[in-house]
Amino acid sequence: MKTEKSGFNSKLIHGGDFHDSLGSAVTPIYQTSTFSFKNADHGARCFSGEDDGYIYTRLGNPTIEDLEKTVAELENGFGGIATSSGMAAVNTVYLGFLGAGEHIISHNAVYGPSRVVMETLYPKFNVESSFVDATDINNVINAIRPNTKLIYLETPANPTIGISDIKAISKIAHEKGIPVCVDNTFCSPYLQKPLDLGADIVLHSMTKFINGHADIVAGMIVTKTEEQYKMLRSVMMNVGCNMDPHQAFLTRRGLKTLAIRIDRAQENAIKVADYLEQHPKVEWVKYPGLKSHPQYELAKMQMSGPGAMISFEVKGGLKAGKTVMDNVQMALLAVSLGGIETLIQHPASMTHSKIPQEKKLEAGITGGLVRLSIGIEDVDDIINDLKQALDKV
Ligand code: LCS
Repeated sequence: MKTEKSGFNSKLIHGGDFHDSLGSAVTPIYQTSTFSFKNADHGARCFSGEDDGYIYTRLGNPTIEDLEKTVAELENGFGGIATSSGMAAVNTVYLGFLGAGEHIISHNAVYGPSRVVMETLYPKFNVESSFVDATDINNVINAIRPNTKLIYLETPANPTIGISDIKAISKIAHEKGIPVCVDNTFCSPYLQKPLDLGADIVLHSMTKFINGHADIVAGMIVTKTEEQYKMLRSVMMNVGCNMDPHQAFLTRRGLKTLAIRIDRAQENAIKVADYLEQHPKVEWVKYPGLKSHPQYELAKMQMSGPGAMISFEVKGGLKAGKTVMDNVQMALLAVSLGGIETLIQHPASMTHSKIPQEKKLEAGITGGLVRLSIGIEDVDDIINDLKQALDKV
C-alpha cells in the first residue's frame, strides 16, 4: 500500500517511491556500472528512449534515480540531476546555459570556486561575467546586457549571508527571457523553495545540509521544465560528472532527517547569534534571524526559517578572529558546512582565498569575517565553547 506523503517530512522518508520485488524498506545500492539488455532490440530501444530500461550508471541508476526524484519532489521541480559534487552541479549549469560571446550575471559573494572558475576558466571559451551585489536588485538590472543568458544567485550567500530577492529578480529576468539559477545550499528545500519563488533552476552542494553528516561530497540540480532537465542531463552525462551509487545511498539516508536536523541546528543558531550579538568583543553578526540583518524582512518572506549559518567579526579583526578559531575546543576548525557538528572557518584565507583581495573586499569578504556552521550539539556547549575562545581574545 502506498503512503500518503503530502507533508515535507513524509516526502523526506518516502519520496522517490522506490519499490522492488523483495519489499526492501530502503533503496538498495545498485553498485553496478552497467545493465544487461534482454536482447539486441531491447538495447536499441533503451538507447532510443522507447524503453526506459537502465543502460549504464553514468546515464542512470536506480539508487541515484531515487535520490534525484526525491530532491526534485522536495523542490517542486520537474526532475533532478545528481552530480559528483556541488561544483559539478555549478559547472553543469554554466556549461548548459553559456556559450562563446554570452554573459552571466552572478552575485559577488558566491562560494569561492563558483566565482573563480567563471573568472579563470570560462574566459578561455569567451564567456563574459559580471559579479555584482545582487542583494540590491538595481545592480542586477544595470548589469543586464543583450547577451546575458543566465542570472545566478546564491542566497543566503557564502560567506556574507547576504540575501537576494529571488521573486523580484526572476520577474525582471523573465521579462528579458533570461533564466535564473539559485544555489540553495545554505537553506535546502526545507527552508527555501526557489522554483516556487520564480527561479528556473535550483542547485545544491548536497555535501552540506541535504546529506548532513560530513561523510560525502555530492551535488544536485533541479529544473522547473522538462526541456531544461533534458538539456542539463545531457551535459552531465557527456561531461561525466555523475554521482556514484554508494554516494547516492548515503545521501538518501542523510536526507531522511533533513527537517529535524535543521530544526535543531536552527534553534541552536538563533541562540548563538543572539549570544554573539550581545558579546562585548564582537563587532558585528550577520544572521538572517537577527533584526540587524540588512535583509531581515526579505529573509522572513522568502525563507521559512533563518537557518544555521552565521558570520561574525571579532573586535580586533583577523588577529582576534584567529584567536577564536585557534581556541575552540568542541567546534571543528574546518571548511564545509551543514553537518551535524559545529564548524568554524575563515573564508578570506580558506574557502574564498583564491578570489583576488580587492574583489573579496568589494563583496564584503573582509579579513575579520569568521563563519560558523551551527550543528545539533547541546546549545549550551556550543555557546560555552565560543565563550571560552572569546575570553582568550
Ligand atoms: N555552493 C555552495 C553554496 C557551497 O557552499 C559549496 C561548497 C559548493 C557550492 C560546492 O560544493 P562541493 O563541490 O564542495 O560539494 N562550500 C564549501 C564551503 O563553504 N566550505 O567547504 C566547501
